[in-house]
Amino acid sequence: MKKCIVVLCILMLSGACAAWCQGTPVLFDFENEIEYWGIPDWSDGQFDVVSTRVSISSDIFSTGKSSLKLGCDFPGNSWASAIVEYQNDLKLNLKGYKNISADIFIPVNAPAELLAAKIILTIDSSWQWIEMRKAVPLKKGEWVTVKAPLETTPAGELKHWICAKNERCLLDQLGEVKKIAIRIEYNENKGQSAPEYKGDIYIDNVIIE
Ligand SMILES: [Ca+2]
Repeated sequence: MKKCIVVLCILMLSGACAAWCQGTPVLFDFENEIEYWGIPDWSDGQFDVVSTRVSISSDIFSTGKSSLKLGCDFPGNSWASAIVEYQNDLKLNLKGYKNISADIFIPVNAPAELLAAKIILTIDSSWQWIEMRKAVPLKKGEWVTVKAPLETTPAGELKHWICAKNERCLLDQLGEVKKIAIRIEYNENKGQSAPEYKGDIYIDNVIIE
């Protein structure tokens, strides 16, 4: 029995090291500079992408003293999204981690029942998109942690992500993550009309664990 406990402890410690030994798990806490975060150029002129501006802000934060503020202009009468992206090569290896997550806050005057968020990655040498299978609903006046599990099937397929063109998404492809983006979606049900929202959304504490 003692032997089993010792072996179990060693396995647990080696598992933790697989994550921690790859570097600090806090990717971005938005304390000083905006770094390479911005609204992607490709979204210029796209009617359903409504991000307007991005900056560091001390208005509200989930860690430290500041966060990333994303201005949005949601029309309310059709599906739209606001997107912000780290626009440099992250050179991030996610293999060995269990989750990637970000904290997101929407103000009390936002129409929370129709706002939800996803994490999106650009991966490997093909620069293809991979995104969370389900968007996480946001709550007005509260920080919500949008967590994307990196759990796989026995064949190494990611359970909670979808790839462009519905190809299989493999954990192996996350050995080379180029970019990370966060997309806020509004009014996913096209038959449902709702109030417009011109305001800010805050993002903080992008971590891997
Ligand atoms: Ca912060």
